[in-house]
Order: sequence, then C-alpha cells, then structure tokens
Amino acid sequence: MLVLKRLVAFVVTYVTVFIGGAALAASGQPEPWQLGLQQGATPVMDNIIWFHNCLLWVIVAITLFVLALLIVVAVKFNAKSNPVPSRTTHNTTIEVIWTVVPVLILVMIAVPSFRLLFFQLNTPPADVTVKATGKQWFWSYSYPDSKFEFDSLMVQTKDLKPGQPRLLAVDNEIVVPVNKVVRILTTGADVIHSFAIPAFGIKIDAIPGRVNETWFKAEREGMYYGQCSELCGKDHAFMPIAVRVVSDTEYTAWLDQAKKKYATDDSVRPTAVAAADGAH
Ligand SMILES: [Cu+2]
Repeated sequence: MLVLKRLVAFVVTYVTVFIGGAALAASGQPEPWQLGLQQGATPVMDNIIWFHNCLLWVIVAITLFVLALLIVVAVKFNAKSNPVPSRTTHNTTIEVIWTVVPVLILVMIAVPSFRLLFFQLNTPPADVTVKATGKQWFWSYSYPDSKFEFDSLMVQTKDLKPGQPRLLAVDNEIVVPVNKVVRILTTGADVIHSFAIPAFGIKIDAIPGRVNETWFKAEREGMYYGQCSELCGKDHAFMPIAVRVVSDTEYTAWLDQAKKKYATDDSVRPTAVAAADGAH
C-alpha cells in the first residue's frame, strides 16, 4: 500500500514538474527538470518540434511491434513448448514484406525530412544581417549594413543582475526586430566554434577561413539564449549567445544608439577621432 502511495506521489510530482517545465521552456532558456525541447520561437523550430514528435510515435510503434514479435518467439518457440522445431526455410511473401515495408516507412519519413532541410537551408531575403565571429572564448557580432561591431562576453556569476541566467547572460546581446528575417553569417577567428540557439532551431559551425550562413525569424519578443556548440578549448562552456528580440521601434532606437556606441568607422565617431588627434 505504501509502495502504491509513493508511486502515485512520484507520478503526480513528475507530471507537475513536466507540465511546469514545458510552460517554463517558453522562456528562451533551459529550465530545471525540463523534458523535451525548448518551445520554438521560429517557424523552423516549430517544424523541428513537429517532426520530432511525429518520429517519436513512429519509433514507438516500431519498437512495440518488434517487442511483441520477440515475446511471441520467446514464449511459443522455446525448447520446452516447441520441442520439435519446424524445418521450414524461406518464404518469398514474408521476405518481400519485411523488405518493402521498412523502405516505405523510410520514404514516408524522408519526405517531411527533406522538406524541413530545404526550409532551413534556403535563406529567404533578409531584413537584417548579423555576422557572428567565434573567438576563444567569446563572440563578436557585427551588423555589416550599419557598420559596427561589438564583443559579447559572459557575465560572471558574481556580477549577475536579478533575472539574468547564470552562464547564459552576456554584457552585450544581439538585438533583432521581431517577425523579421535575420540572416546570420558565422566564421571563426581562431578555431571552430558553433553558433546555436535552441529556441530558434539553428546550429551552425563557425569555421576559420570560411563564412557559413543560416537564418531565423523570431515570432515572439523576449530573450533567447544559446551556447557555443563545438568544443573549442578551455572556456568553451563560457561563451554563451544571447539574443534580444524587440519591436520595430525599439530596434530602430537601439540601432541608432548602437551605431554611435560601437562605431567601427571613425568618421561616425567624432569624439574618438578628436581624442586620438589630441594624443598626437
Ligand atoms: Cu566552443
């Protein structure tokens, strides 16, 4: 009886945590006790989640079917219940079935799989381009259309402000407008890094000497976090990615201010030029 009570308590706790975790997973970062994927914030991630859930049912059905066959074999055809084994060998019908059926299942899986792959890999015309350069061990982001670049470093645990997640918050986050196509270009300055944001369904290597491209269209405002996902050395775990998705007006305001703050073109940063002149 006690065992049953404990079992019920366990199941209730588990279900509560699971449902709670699913709700929290919408916050653009991993949550304690989270099961499954983070809630999607882009059409690509919504598709990935849908495909993942479909495959889960397919694989559950196949596994149960194989398990049932194994049980039948073990029970009906063991040495005790079937002392004189049949000498039957080869059955064309069944051999054709167990070849054709798996092929059909794979073809059925391949169709949505390839459709999703092309959806991910064809970047639609972009509204904003952000270039992410992986460095040991932080990210630099540049907005080539607006000619500025800045570094993004992890906030140390002791410096965290309320609401900032440990190991994920950064000093300067990427800011992008909501419902706009953002093209991400990645490259590495030293070794291979990987730019990944689970809620956006993107993960792409940042390789020295070449530029990779991916894209996302965030459909909800908020903070979204990711991490470098290619082992790149000692502080690989401490170079998070943070993206703030904001409204169009907030984005324009941020862009104006960022152009001055992070300007790489000296002509748009008169104070810096004046200061440099003064030093001569
Ligand atoms: Cu890394």
